[in-house]
Formats: sequence, structure tokens, C-alpha cells
Amino acid sequence: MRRLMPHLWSLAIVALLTMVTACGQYTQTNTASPQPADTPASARTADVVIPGADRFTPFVLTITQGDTVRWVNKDTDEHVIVTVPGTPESFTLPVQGGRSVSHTFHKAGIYYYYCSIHATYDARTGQVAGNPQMADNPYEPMEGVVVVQDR
Ligand SMILES: [Cu+2]
Repeated sequence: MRRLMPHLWSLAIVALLTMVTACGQYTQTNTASPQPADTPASARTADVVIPGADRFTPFVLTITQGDTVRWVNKDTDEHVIVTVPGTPESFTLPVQGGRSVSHTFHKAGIYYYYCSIHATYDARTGQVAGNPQMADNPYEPMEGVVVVQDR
């Protein structure tokens, strides 16, 4: 029995490796995936954190088309994430204090966004500015950028 064990172990390892390899090939060549074409299996989720302050960290986040950004609001205040005009897709995402909100980016491009409670967007100049009525520091507008690269 003792002498058979190493042999059984190597058989098990070979079987395991074969399964892992087969899985990898399956993922890469599978065309009948239940996921939409623009949400590939390799899509990731990246976080932007709102600390206990009116800002987005990191300020610039680079992702790949089909990835999801999750804004994690660690502040007690509500924030509302709004894209500025001219982004490839527009969205308005309210997020309560202590909660998070996600958006999947289907189009490549540069997305500028701001918090519509703590900052303002001037359509005439295209500038985002701090909202002096609401922001901790009106000289540092609550804004961020998501760069979505082609897959
Ligand atoms: Cu805000």
C-alpha cells in the first residue's frame, strides 16, 4: 500500500493539471458564453474610495473595456457621481454613506465625473468647481477620471 501511494498521487496531480489546463482552454475558446460579449470572463472590478472626505481616491483610475468600477463610500454623507457632458456614456449614481455603487464600462474613452452635491459643473466653461455651500474644501472639487482602454 505504501509503495502504491506515490503512484496514485502522481496520477491525481496529472488529472488535476489536465483539468486546470482544460479549464483555461475552455475559457479562452468558449464562444457560447452566457455572458454578453462586452463582459468577458476576464473583466475585473476596481474600487474608487470616497474616504471620510469629499474626494475620490484614486483621482484617475485606468481600467479596460468591460470592467466595473465600484465606488465605495466610506463617508457618512451621500454623494452623487455624475459624468460631465461629452463622456462616451453618461450616468448618475447616488451612493449613500457607508454603501457602494457600481458601473460597468462598455465603451472605451475618458470619463470625467464629479459629485453633484459637493461640486458643480459649469456647462458654459466645461469646468468643475467645488460647491462652497456643501464641500469641505471648495478649492478642491470632488471630481475624478476613469480611463477605459480598448480590450
Ligand atoms: Cu459628494
